[in-house]
Amino acid sequence: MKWFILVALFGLGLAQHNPHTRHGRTSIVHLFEWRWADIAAECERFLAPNGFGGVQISPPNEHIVLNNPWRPWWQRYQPISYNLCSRSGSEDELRDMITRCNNVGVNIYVDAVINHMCGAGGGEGTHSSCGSWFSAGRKDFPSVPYSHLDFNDNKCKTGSGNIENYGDANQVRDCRLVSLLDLALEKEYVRGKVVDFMNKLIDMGVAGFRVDACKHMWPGDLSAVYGRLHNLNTKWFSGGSRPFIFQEVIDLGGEPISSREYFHLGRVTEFKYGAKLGTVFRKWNNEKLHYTKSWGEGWGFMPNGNALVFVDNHDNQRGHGAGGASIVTFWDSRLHKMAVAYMLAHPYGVTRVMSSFRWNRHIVNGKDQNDWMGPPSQR
Ligand code: AAO
Repeated sequence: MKWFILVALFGLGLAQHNPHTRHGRTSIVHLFEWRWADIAAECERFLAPNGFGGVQISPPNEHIVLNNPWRPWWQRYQPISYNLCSRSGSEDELRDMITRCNNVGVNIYVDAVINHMCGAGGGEGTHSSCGSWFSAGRKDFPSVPYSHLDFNDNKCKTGSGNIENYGDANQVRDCRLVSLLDLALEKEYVRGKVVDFMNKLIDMGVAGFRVDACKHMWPGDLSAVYGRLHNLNTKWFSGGSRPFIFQEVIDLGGEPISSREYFHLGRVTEFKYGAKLGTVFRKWNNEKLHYTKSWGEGWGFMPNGNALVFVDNHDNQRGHGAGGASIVTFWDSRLHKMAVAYMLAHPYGVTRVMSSFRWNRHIVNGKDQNDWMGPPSQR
């Protein structure tokens, strides 16, 4: 317990926990799959005038382009290189957006996919967002470059090479998450490539990162990477500002890996928050709003200074990830507005609002057959 309190207190003092939002603003919004040009305009005409502190953007790096299913949103989570052309736009459009949002005091946080590259079955060719050639079968990504030497396969001990059991911390870190080629982040070479990618974005003016799939990376490897990140660009931020880091770790209890292992490195996504808030607003399990007098740590959530909280996210909005049936989304719009208002009014964690796109939901036996549908875009 003492150890826990020490880590929690220490965590509060670390710079990477500070979102550096400006003008007293406190909340950020995830503009999931939005184009860079649209985000730039949104910063100027809506987000800044309405007091939003920042935007979490979709992964800006080169990603695989898939046809079956047709251009799913999740192709963005399969990197091919760290070139900055993606479904959301080109490097020039990204730079313009970061500049224009910063100029009106809205921060940009990048979704950084550094645990893996594309799926093992991703094929070979130039079906990638910048047109770079790659071979998933040979684990060859010349535009980084990464070769077969840069992946974790020798460390993984499962028969399939995939994570088979979340009860075994080693395989969760060393094997492939849903067959995604797992980078060997313990290697100096791989760390260097990841650091260069993140530093390029910091120099362009971003204020920090949502780091994807942190449960699947060793805290020591992440510490080495974060420690080499540049300070924020002094054109917009005060000297010595460290990038804000918030790490995606799904911890609803019951697994050996806990979000606590990541507290000292940055903030962590608190998945219990949306799951419980949904239960309260749906009045399930006899929950009542007045029980939330002790909302926050009193409900078994992580310490305030470590938490990044949200009602729903891009995964559990469409049945991916975790949180279960209680999660409230825009499909229940009245409840969603109430839950988001409650979250924004309550002083716990850094708050994140969800903004994505509508798709044709088609539920068969409890599963949405269209949970893959991408944004309205031809790319
Ligand atoms: C796609 C295809 C796959 C294919 C793969 C490669 O769907 O069939 O094998 O390509 O070709 C997204 C999509 C994936 C997609 C992927 C790559 O969601 O469908 O795969 O892009 O294109 C775990 C991770 C967590 C992850 C989450 C989805 O720990 O990091 O899965 N989220 C992030 C992103 C997400 C993205 C990726 C990571 C990959 O936000 O968008 O994937 O970059 C348990 C574990 C969790 C685990 C969940 C889901 O959760 O605890 O760690 O999340 O399972 O597997 C209860 C439990 C709860 C449990 C939950 C679900 O609620 O309490 O702990 O049940 O069982």
